[in-house]
Amino acid sequence: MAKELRVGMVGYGFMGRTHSNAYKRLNDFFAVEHRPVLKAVCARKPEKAKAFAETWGYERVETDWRKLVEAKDIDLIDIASPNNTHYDIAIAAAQNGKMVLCEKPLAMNTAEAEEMVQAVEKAGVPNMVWFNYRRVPSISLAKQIVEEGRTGRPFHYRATYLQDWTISEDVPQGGPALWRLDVDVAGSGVTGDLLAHSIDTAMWLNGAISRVVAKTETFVKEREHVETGKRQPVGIDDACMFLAEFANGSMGTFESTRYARGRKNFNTFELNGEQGSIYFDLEEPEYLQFFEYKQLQSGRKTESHLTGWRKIHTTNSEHPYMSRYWVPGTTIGYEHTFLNALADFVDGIESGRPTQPDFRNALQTQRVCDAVLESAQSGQWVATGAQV
Ligand code: SOE
Repeated sequence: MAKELRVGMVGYGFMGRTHSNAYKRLNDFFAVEHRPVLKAVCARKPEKAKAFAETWGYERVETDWRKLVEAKDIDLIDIASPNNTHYDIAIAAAQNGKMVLCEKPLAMNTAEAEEMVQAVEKAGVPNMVWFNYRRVPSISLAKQIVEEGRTGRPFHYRATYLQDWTISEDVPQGGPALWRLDVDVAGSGVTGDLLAHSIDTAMWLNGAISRVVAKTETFVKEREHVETGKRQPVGIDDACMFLAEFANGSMGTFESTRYARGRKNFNTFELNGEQGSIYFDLEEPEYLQFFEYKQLQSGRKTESHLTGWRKIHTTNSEHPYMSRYWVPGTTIGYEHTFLNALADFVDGIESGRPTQPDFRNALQTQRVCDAVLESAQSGQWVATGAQV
Protein backbone atom coordinates (compact mmCIF):
# COMPACT_ATOMS: atom_id res chain seq x y z
CA MET A 1 0.00 0.00 0.00
CA ALA A 2 1.38 3.40 -0.97
CA LYS A 3 2.10 5.77 1.89
CA GLU A 4 0.68 9.24 1.43
CA LEU A 5 3.07 12.21 1.38
CA ARG A 6 0.75 15.13 1.93
CA VAL A 7 2.22 18.31 0.48
CA GLY A 8 1.65 21.93 1.52
CA MET A 9 3.14 24.28 -1.06
CA VAL A 10 4.05 27.89 -0.27
CA GLY A 11 4.33 29.99 -3.41
CA TYR A 12 2.86 29.86 -6.88
CA GLY A 13 5.59 31.21 -9.15
CA PHE A 14 8.11 29.55 -11.44
CA MET A 15 9.48 27.32 -8.66
CA GLY A 16 6.02 26.46 -7.30
CA ARG A 17 5.30 25.06 -10.76
CA THR A 18 8.54 23.08 -11.13
CA HIS A 19 8.09 21.50 -7.69
CA SER A 20 4.38 20.76 -8.20
CA ASN A 21 5.17 19.05 -11.48
CA ALA A 22 7.70 16.85 -9.65
CA TYR A 23 5.15 15.76 -7.02
CA LYS A 24 2.62 14.94 -9.73
CA ARG A 25 4.97 12.82 -11.85
CA LEU A 26 6.99 11.07 -9.12
CA ASN A 27 5.12 7.76 -9.15
CA ASP A 28 4.93 7.68 -12.94
CA PHE A 29 8.70 7.27 -13.16
CA PHE A 30 10.09 6.16 -9.80
CA ALA A 31 9.27 3.03 -7.82
CA VAL A 32 9.01 4.61 -4.38
CA GLU A 33 6.55 3.69 -1.62
CA HIS A 34 5.30 7.23 -1.00
CA ARG A 35 2.59 8.83 -3.10
CA PRO A 36 2.51 12.65 -3.03
CA VAL A 37 -0.93 14.17 -2.41
CA LEU A 38 -1.23 17.85 -3.28
CA LYS A 39 -3.18 19.00 -0.24
CA ALA A 40 -2.90 22.78 -0.15
CA VAL A 41 -1.19 25.72 -1.78
CA CYS A 42 -0.63 28.95 0.11
CA ALA A 43 -0.40 32.44 -1.34
CA ARG A 44 -1.28 35.81 0.14
CA LYS A 45 -3.68 36.59 -2.71
CA PRO A 46 -6.60 34.10 -2.65
CA GLU A 47 -7.33 34.48 -6.36
CA LYS A 48 -3.73 33.55 -7.24
CA ALA A 49 -3.80 30.56 -4.89
CA LYS A 50 -7.13 29.39 -6.33
CA ALA A 51 -5.96 29.63 -9.91
CA PHE A 52 -2.78 27.73 -9.05
CA ALA A 53 -4.72 25.07 -7.14
CA GLU A 54 -7.05 24.53 -10.09
CA THR A 55 -4.21 24.25 -12.60
CA TRP A 56 -2.04 21.90 -10.58
CA GLY A 57 -4.70 19.96 -8.68
CA TYR A 58 -4.26 21.12 -5.07
CA GLU A 59 -7.23 20.21 -2.89
CA ARG A 60 -7.51 23.54 -1.08
CA VAL A 61 -5.94 26.97 -0.66
CA GLU A 62 -4.56 28.86 2.32
CA THR A 63 -3.65 32.53 2.52
CA ASP A 64 -1.64 32.35 5.77
CA TRP A 65 1.42 30.06 5.78
CA ARG A 66 1.13 29.75 9.59
CA LYS A 67 -2.12 27.84 9.15
CA LEU A 68 -0.51 25.67 6.53
CA VAL A 69 2.47 24.67 8.69
CA GLU A 70 0.14 23.83 11.59
CA ALA A 71 -2.31 21.81 9.50
CA LYS A 72 -2.72 18.23 10.74
CA ASP A 73 -3.29 16.83 7.26
CA ILE A 74 0.11 17.96 5.91
CA ASP A 75 3.40 16.02 6.14
CA LEU A 76 5.71 18.16 4.06
CA ILE A 77 6.07 21.92 3.59
CA ASP A 78 7.58 23.04 0.31
CA ILE A 79 8.96 26.59 0.38
CA ALA A 80 8.85 28.00 -3.14
CA SER A 81 8.20 31.59 -2.07
CA PRO A 82 10.70 34.50 -2.23
CA ASN A 83 13.98 34.27 -0.29
CA ASN A 84 12.98 36.57 2.59
CA THR A 85 10.20 34.15 3.59
CA HIS A 86 12.33 30.98 3.82
CA TYR A 87 13.58 31.49 7.38
CA ASP A 88 10.27 32.00 9.18
CA ILE A 89 8.42 29.30 7.27
CA ALA A 90 11.16 26.68 7.54
CA ILE A 91 11.58 27.16 11.28
CA ALA A 92 7.83 27.07 11.97
CA ALA A 93 7.41 24.02 9.71
CA ALA A 94 10.19 22.16 11.53
CA GLN A 95 8.73 23.09 14.92
CA ASN A 96 5.45 21.59 13.76
CA GLY A 97 7.22 18.36 12.85
CA LYS A 98 6.89 18.77 9.08
CA MET A 99 9.45 17.70 6.52
CA VAL A 100 10.85 20.80 4.82
CA LEU A 101 11.90 21.22 1.22
CA CYS A 102 13.24 24.70 0.50
CA GLU A 103 14.07 26.49 -2.75
CA LYS A 104 17.59 27.89 -3.08
CA PRO A 105 19.29 29.93 -1.76
CA LEU A 106 18.49 28.46 1.65
CA ALA A 107 18.32 31.86 3.35
CA MET A 108 19.00 35.58 3.12
CA ASN A 109 22.34 35.09 4.91
CA THR A 110 24.45 32.65 6.92
CA ALA A 111 23.01 33.68 10.31
CA GLU A 112 19.50 32.74 9.15
CA ALA A 113 20.73 29.55 7.51
CA GLU A 114 22.46 28.41 10.72
CA GLU A 115 19.23 28.78 12.70
CA MET A 116 17.32 26.92 10.01
CA VAL A 117 19.79 24.03 10.22
CA GLN A 118 19.39 23.95 14.00
CA ALA A 119 15.60 23.95 13.71
CA VAL A 120 15.36 21.00 11.31
CA GLU A 121 18.01 19.03 13.18
CA LYS A 122 16.42 19.65 16.58
CA ALA A 123 13.04 18.57 15.22
CA GLY A 124 14.64 15.61 13.42
CA VAL A 125 12.65 16.27 10.25
CA PRO A 126 13.84 15.26 6.77
CA ASN A 127 14.92 18.31 4.78
CA MET A 128 16.40 19.26 1.42
CA VAL A 129 17.30 22.33 -0.61
CA TRP A 130 16.28 22.23 -4.27
CA PHE A 131 19.68 22.54 -5.93
CA ASN A 132 18.18 20.84 -8.95
CA TYR A 133 21.18 21.04 -11.27
CA ARG A 134 22.93 18.27 -9.35
CA ARG A 135 20.22 16.06 -10.83
CA VAL A 136 20.96 16.83 -14.47
CA PRO A 137 22.13 13.34 -15.53
CA SER A 138 25.28 14.81 -17.14
CA ILE A 139 26.23 16.61 -13.90
CA SER A 140 25.58 13.48 -11.83
CA LEU A 141 27.78 11.63 -14.34
CA ALA A 142 30.51 14.25 -13.79
CA LYS A 143 30.31 13.47 -10.07
CA GLN A 144 30.67 9.75 -10.83
CA ILE A 145 33.70 10.38 -13.08
CA VAL A 146 35.42 12.46 -10.38
CA GLU A 147 34.67 9.87 -7.70
CA GLU A 148 36.07 7.12 -9.91
CA GLY A 149 39.36 9.06 -9.88
CA ARG A 150 39.32 9.62 -13.64
CA THR A 151 40.20 13.32 -13.47
CA GLY A 152 42.98 12.87 -10.91
CA ARG A 153 44.55 15.69 -8.96
CA PRO A 154 42.42 18.80 -9.62
CA PHE A 155 44.11 22.02 -10.74
CA HIS A 156 41.36 24.30 -12.05
CA TYR A 157 37.61 24.75 -11.68
CA ARG A 158 35.90 27.32 -13.93
CA ALA A 159 32.22 28.21 -13.70
CA THR A 160 30.00 30.70 -15.52
CA TYR A 161 26.33 31.44 -15.04
CA LEU A 162 25.10 34.07 -17.48
CA GLN A 163 21.69 35.54 -18.27
CA ASP A 164 20.51 38.72 -20.01
CA TRP A 165 16.99 39.54 -18.80
CA THR A 166 17.68 42.68 -16.72
CA ILE A 167 19.67 44.75 -19.23
CA SER A 168 16.86 47.22 -19.92
CA GLU A 169 16.60 50.06 -17.41
CA ASP A 170 12.81 49.84 -17.84
CA VAL A 171 12.58 46.49 -16.04
CA PRO A 172 11.16 47.39 -12.62
CA GLN A 173 12.11 45.82 -9.31
CA GLY A 174 9.88 44.13 -6.71
CA GLY A 175 6.45 42.50 -6.82
CA PRO A 176 5.55 38.87 -7.46
CA ALA A 177 7.41 38.58 -10.78
CA LEU A 178 10.49 40.73 -10.16
CA TRP A 179 11.33 40.27 -6.48
CA ARG A 180 14.73 38.86 -7.52
CA LEU A 181 15.76 42.47 -8.29
CA ASP A 182 14.70 43.78 -4.85
CA VAL A 183 17.51 43.31 -2.34
CA ASP A 184 15.15 43.37 0.67
CA VAL A 185 13.37 40.31 -0.70
CA ALA A 186 16.17 38.49 -2.52
CA GLY A 187 19.09 39.21 -0.16
CA SER A 188 21.48 39.58 -3.09
CA GLY A 189 21.46 39.51 -6.87
CA VAL A 190 23.28 37.00 -9.04
CA THR A 191 25.35 35.79 -6.08
CA GLY A 192 22.44 34.13 -4.26
CA ASP A 193 20.31 33.46 -7.32
CA LEU A 194 22.79 32.06 -9.85
CA LEU A 195 26.20 31.63 -8.24
CA ALA A 196 24.60 29.64 -5.42
CA HIS A 197 23.92 26.97 -8.06
CA SER A 198 27.50 27.17 -9.39
CA ILE A 199 28.96 27.01 -5.88
CA ASP A 200 26.77 24.06 -4.89
CA THR A 201 27.83 22.13 -8.00
CA ALA A 202 31.49 23.12 -7.55
CA MET A 203 31.69 21.99 -3.93
CA TRP A 204 29.83 18.79 -4.74
CA LEU A 205 32.35 17.94 -7.46
CA ASN A 206 35.54 19.48 -6.11
CA GLY A 207 35.16 19.88 -2.34
CA ALA A 208 35.11 22.88 -0.03
CA ILE A 209 35.99 26.42 -1.10
CA SER A 210 38.25 27.87 1.59
CA ARG A 211 38.57 31.50 0.60
CA VAL A 212 37.44 33.96 -2.06
CA VAL A 213 38.10 37.42 -3.45
CA ALA A 214 35.26 39.04 -5.38
CA LYS A 215 34.14 42.00 -7.46
CA THR A 216 30.49 42.84 -7.95
CA GLU A 217 28.81 45.50 -10.08
CA THR A 218 25.36 47.05 -10.24
CA PHE A 219 25.00 48.43 -13.76
CA VAL A 220 21.52 49.94 -13.37
CA LYS A 221 21.55 52.00 -10.20
CA GLU A 222 17.84 52.85 -9.96
CA ARG A 223 14.69 51.06 -11.04
CA GLU A 224 11.03 51.74 -10.54
CA HIS A 225 9.65 49.69 -7.64
CA VAL A 226 6.49 47.76 -8.53
CA GLU A 227 4.96 48.35 -5.08
CA THR A 228 5.67 52.09 -4.67
CA GLY A 229 5.69 53.12 -8.34
CA LYS A 230 8.78 55.23 -7.52
CA ARG A 231 12.32 54.97 -8.83
CA GLN A 232 14.43 53.52 -6.04
CA PRO A 233 18.10 52.56 -5.65
CA VAL A 234 18.96 49.03 -6.76
CA GLY A 235 20.67 47.11 -3.95
CA ILE A 236 21.45 43.83 -5.70
CA ASP A 237 24.61 42.75 -7.51
CA ASP A 238 23.89 42.59 -11.25
CA ALA A 239 27.18 40.84 -11.90
CA CYS A 240 29.74 39.08 -9.74
CA MET A 241 33.13 37.57 -10.44
CA PHE A 242 35.25 35.82 -7.89
CA LEU A 243 38.45 33.86 -7.50
CA ALA A 244 38.39 30.88 -5.19
CA GLU A 245 40.84 28.60 -3.43
CA PHE A 246 39.57 25.07 -2.87
CA ALA A 247 40.64 23.12 0.20
CA ASN A 248 42.17 20.49 -2.14
CA GLY A 249 44.63 23.09 -3.47
CA SER A 250 42.93 23.76 -6.82
CA MET A 251 42.04 27.25 -8.08
CA GLY A 252 38.59 28.41 -9.12
CA THR A 253 37.06 31.23 -11.15
CA PHE A 254 33.36 32.01 -11.04
CA GLU A 255 31.53 34.56 -13.19
CA SER A 256 27.86 35.46 -13.17
CA THR A 257 25.81 38.24 -14.68
CA ARG A 258 22.36 39.12 -15.95
CA TYR A 259 23.96 41.39 -18.60
CA ALA A 260 25.41 38.86 -21.06
CA ARG A 261 23.34 39.70 -24.14
CA GLY A 262 22.13 36.50 -25.79
CA ARG A 263 22.83 34.26 -22.81
CA LYS A 264 19.54 33.03 -21.33
CA ASN A 265 20.55 30.43 -18.76
CA PHE A 266 24.18 29.74 -19.63
CA ASN A 267 25.41 27.59 -16.77
CA THR A 268 28.76 25.96 -17.48
CA PHE A 269 31.67 24.45 -15.62
CA GLU A 270 34.99 22.88 -16.45
CA LEU A 271 37.24 20.90 -14.14
CA ASN A 272 40.84 20.31 -15.19
CA GLY A 273 42.68 17.52 -13.42
CA GLU A 274 46.00 15.78 -13.97
CA GLN A 275 44.36 12.74 -15.58
CA GLY A 276 41.44 14.35 -17.33
CA SER A 277 38.96 17.21 -17.69
CA ILE A 278 35.20 17.51 -17.73
CA TYR A 279 33.06 20.24 -19.27
CA PHE A 280 29.33 20.87 -18.99
CA ASP A 281 27.05 23.47 -20.59
CA LEU A 282 23.39 23.66 -19.57
CA GLU A 283 22.45 24.84 -23.08
CA GLU A 284 23.34 21.28 -24.19
CA PRO A 285 22.35 19.47 -20.99
CA GLU A 286 22.23 16.00 -22.50
CA TYR A 287 25.99 16.08 -23.14
CA LEU A 288 28.96 15.80 -20.84
CA GLN A 289 32.37 16.38 -22.36
CA PHE A 290 35.27 14.38 -21.02
CA PHE A 291 38.95 14.40 -21.89
CA GLU A 292 40.90 11.40 -20.67
CA TYR A 293 44.68 11.37 -20.52
CA LYS A 294 45.48 7.79 -21.50
CA GLN A 295 48.17 5.58 -20.05
CA LEU A 296 49.85 3.87 -23.01
CA GLN A 297 51.17 0.31 -22.78
CA SER A 298 54.76 1.50 -22.49
CA GLY A 299 53.74 3.12 -19.21
CA ARG A 300 54.68 6.54 -20.55
CA LYS A 301 51.81 8.94 -20.49
CA THR A 302 51.48 10.63 -23.80
CA GLU A 303 48.89 11.77 -26.30
CA SER A 304 48.34 10.31 -29.75
CA HIS A 305 46.82 11.48 -33.02
CA LEU A 306 43.49 10.07 -31.75
CA THR A 307 43.48 11.98 -28.49
CA GLY A 308 40.53 14.30 -28.06
CA TRP A 309 37.49 15.32 -26.08
CA ARG A 310 34.63 12.83 -25.90
CA LYS A 311 31.12 14.25 -26.10
CA ILE A 312 29.07 11.76 -24.10
CA HIS A 313 25.37 11.71 -24.93
CA THR A 314 24.07 11.05 -21.43
CA THR A 315 20.97 9.13 -22.45
CA ASN A 316 21.89 5.48 -21.93
CA SER A 317 20.26 3.46 -19.19
CA GLU A 318 23.73 3.24 -17.56
CA HIS A 319 23.69 7.01 -17.06
CA PRO A 320 22.31 8.53 -13.84
CA TYR A 321 18.49 8.54 -13.68
CA MET A 322 18.09 7.57 -17.35
CA SER A 323 16.89 4.01 -16.76
CA ARG A 324 13.73 5.63 -15.34
CA TYR A 325 12.81 7.37 -18.56
CA TRP A 326 12.82 6.53 -22.26
CA VAL A 327 15.03 4.50 -24.60
CA PRO A 328 18.74 5.31 -25.20
CA GLY A 329 19.23 8.36 -27.40
CA THR A 330 16.09 10.13 -26.21
CA THR A 331 16.40 13.09 -23.87
CA ILE A 332 14.75 14.44 -20.74
CA GLY A 333 14.32 18.10 -19.78
CA TYR A 334 14.71 20.82 -17.16
CA GLU A 335 11.60 19.71 -15.30
CA HIS A 336 13.05 16.23 -14.75
CA THR A 337 15.88 17.65 -12.64
CA PHE A 338 13.28 18.50 -9.99
CA LEU A 339 11.62 15.12 -10.38
CA ASN A 340 15.00 13.40 -9.91
CA ALA A 341 15.69 15.53 -6.83
CA LEU A 342 12.32 14.63 -5.31
CA ALA A 343 12.87 10.94 -6.06
CA ASP A 344 16.21 11.08 -4.24
CA PHE A 345 14.59 12.84 -1.29
CA VAL A 346 11.84 10.25 -1.01
CA ASP A 347 14.33 7.43 -1.43
CA GLY A 348 16.29 9.03 1.43
CA ILE A 349 13.25 8.89 3.70
CA GLU A 350 12.55 5.28 2.78
CA SER A 351 16.12 4.01 2.99
CA GLY A 352 17.08 6.03 6.07
CA ARG A 353 20.04 7.51 4.13
CA PRO A 354 19.11 11.19 3.83
CA THR A 355 19.67 12.75 0.44
CA GLN A 356 21.91 15.73 -0.20
CA PRO A 357 21.97 18.68 -0.21
CA ASP A 358 20.16 18.92 3.10
CA PHE A 359 20.01 22.22 5.02
CA ARG A 360 23.39 21.59 6.66
CA ASN A 361 25.03 21.03 3.31
CA ALA A 362 23.34 24.08 1.74
CA LEU A 363 24.57 26.18 4.69
CA GLN A 364 28.09 25.72 3.27
CA THR A 365 27.00 27.33 0.00
CA GLN A 366 25.40 30.16 1.95
CA ARG A 367 28.73 30.71 3.74
CA VAL A 368 30.56 31.01 0.45
CA CYS A 369 27.92 33.45 -0.91
CA ASP A 370 28.29 35.61 2.19
CA ALA A 371 32.10 35.54 1.94
CA VAL A 372 31.82 36.59 -1.73
CA LEU A 373 29.60 39.56 -0.87
CA GLU A 374 31.83 40.56 2.05
CA SER A 375 34.92 40.39 -0.15
CA ALA A 376 33.23 42.51 -2.82
CA GLN A 377 32.71 45.18 -0.15
CA SER A 378 36.19 45.04 1.39
CA GLY A 379 38.26 44.14 -1.67
CA GLN A 380 40.07 41.57 0.50
CA TRP A 381 40.32 37.78 0.43
CA VAL A 382 37.72 36.33 2.84
CA ALA A 383 37.80 32.89 4.45
CA THR A 384 34.50 31.07 3.98
CA GLY A 385 34.49 28.63 6.90
CA ALA A 386 32.72 26.22 4.55
CA GLN A 387 33.24 22.49 5.01
CA VAL A 388 31.81 19.75 2.86
C1 SOE B 1 16.59 33.26 -12.31
O1 SOE B 1 16.24 33.78 -13.53
C2 SOE B 1 16.42 31.76 -12.26
O2 SOE B 1 15.06 31.46 -12.42
C3 SOE B 1 16.91 31.20 -10.94
O3 SOE B 1 16.18 31.70 -9.85
C4 SOE B 1 16.87 29.70 -10.97
O4 SOE B 1 17.37 29.14 -9.78
C5 SOE B 1 17.70 29.25 -12.17
O5 SOE B 1 17.78 27.88 -12.21
C6 SOE B 1 17.13 29.79 -13.44
O6 SOE B 1 17.14 31.18 -13.34
